[in-house]
Amino acid sequence: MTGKLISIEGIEGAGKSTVAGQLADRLREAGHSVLELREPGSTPVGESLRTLLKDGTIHLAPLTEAFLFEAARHELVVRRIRPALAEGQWVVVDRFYDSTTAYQGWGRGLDVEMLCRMHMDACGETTPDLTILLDIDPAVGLDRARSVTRGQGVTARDRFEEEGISFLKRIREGFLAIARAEPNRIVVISVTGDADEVVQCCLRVVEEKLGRID
Ligand code: Z5A
Repeated sequence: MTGKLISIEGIEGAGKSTVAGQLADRLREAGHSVLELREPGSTPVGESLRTLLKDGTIHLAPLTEAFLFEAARHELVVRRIRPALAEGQWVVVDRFYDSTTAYQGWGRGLDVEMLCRMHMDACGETTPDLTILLDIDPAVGLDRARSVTRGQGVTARDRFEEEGISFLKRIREGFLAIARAEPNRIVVISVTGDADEVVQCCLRVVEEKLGRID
């Protein structure tokens, strides 16, 4: 008995958390046991690293940043993802290793092949059965992400939200290049409609790629 691993990717504000939550609900309604996870996070080590990684007041060299994301990912794979898949659960993860390729590779300029070797060390054969890339105009995504942060009254500096539009444009290009290189695993959904429409579209993709869910 093995479950399925679905990762949701995209730049900030693309709607990943919204889609991940609603997709998990629909899979549960169809009778599946579903585990929802986020990266970095969802383990004690991962959540501690998340706080460190998002703190814009701490300087991190790009390679340090990449190692910390991979460390959080290895914990997640070993402690949460593999056991869940072995029990036949479906796992929906909000970001996975494509985020490191896009952000630390295309965004920060680290060598993409080196990063791919790091993903192999962190994840081994645990790779997504399906990756949904939510593609959005960076200006729209940034605006949405910043309005959420403002609404929560967050004043702390966020390392990634502070980077601005040209950084996000490079990352979007990176995600699209990764998707072109792995068309069997990665499906790009252009985020133009409201959240319900995007979720419906994701469900159709899940059924096309992984079979009927009920
Ligand atoms: N990072 C990295 O550099 N390397 C890595 O390997 C990994 C991560 C794993 C994690 O921050 C940061 O770490 C991230 C990349 C970096 N950088 N940033 N920033 P995070 O987890 O806190 O942030 P995020 O992943 O980017 O999440 P986000 O900003 O919350 O975006 P989202 O999950 O894609 O969006 P959302 O929360 O679902 O929606 C945002 C708002 O838009 C919200 O008000 C929704 O109600 C609304 N929304 C959602 N969908 C729609 C549609 N379709 N229409 C209209 N409005 C919508």
